[in-house]
Amino acid sequence: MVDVRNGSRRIVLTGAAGGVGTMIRPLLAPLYPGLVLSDKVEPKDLLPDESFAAADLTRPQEVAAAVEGADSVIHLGGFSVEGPWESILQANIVGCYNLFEAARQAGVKRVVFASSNHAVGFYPRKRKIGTGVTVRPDSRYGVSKAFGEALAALYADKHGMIVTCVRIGNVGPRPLDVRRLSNWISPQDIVQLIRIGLEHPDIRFEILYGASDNAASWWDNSRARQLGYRPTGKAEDHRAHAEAEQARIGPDLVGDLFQGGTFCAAEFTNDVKRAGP
Ligand code: 15L
Repeated sequence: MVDVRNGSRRIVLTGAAGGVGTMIRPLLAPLYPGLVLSDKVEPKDLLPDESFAAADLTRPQEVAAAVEGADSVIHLGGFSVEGPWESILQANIVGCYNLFEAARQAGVKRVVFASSNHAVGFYPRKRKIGTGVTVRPDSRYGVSKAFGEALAALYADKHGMIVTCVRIGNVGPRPLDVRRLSNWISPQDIVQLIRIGLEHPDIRFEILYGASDNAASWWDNSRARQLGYRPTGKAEDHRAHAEAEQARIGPDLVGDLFQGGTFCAAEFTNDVKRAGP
């Protein structure tokens, strides 16, 4: 891998003030000194080597200013759960377009795009899927992530941008419930995937699953492993905690069948036998 510790590459992290951004900043800081944090509001606790570039993703000029001179972008910014169409449209569709287009104009070489498991959330839990499957979004949010992956492919094919889409499961210190025993990823492991996206010499356009080494995984993440991903988190180490939390949550007749869980169940008006592939 290329040594980027000299800090000569300007790397921009969008969504830096959000949940995932906040968890991974301390891990990125020693790897990428000079990291530029971008968000609508400045995080309160900037580290000595971090700087801040304010940008609302819906405003092209602000996004252009944030990525000016950047070599690479880690794009976490946007709406991170299901929401009203107007919110998803602005933050995740318009915002994602603004980000890729500003990056192209600025000559950004690499983008790591935070996609989501909700782009494929309607696959049944009993099915193991690879990254080549047709998208099956489970929400307007999931559709926006599928859009982001399509946009990423366009910028890779048409403009030669090196883009890695990570279909992130759930990032946190441990799996929150039984569903997360399959899709959990530790902050350390997601940073490994981001490093692959920022540094691996052999990638052009990739879709990888953002999951730790989970025995109950629904995903074939062999491409990530080929690229050197060696996750250290193991969801099974936290099974007792996840099952205890699940007992408090109780059953969900729709969500429990599908990988996307409650995102599938929300606003669901279909017959479960007709949903999913
Ligand atoms: C996501 O994409 C969300 O950003 C996060 O809040 C979780 O809901 C996660 O998926 C999940 O599926 O657990």
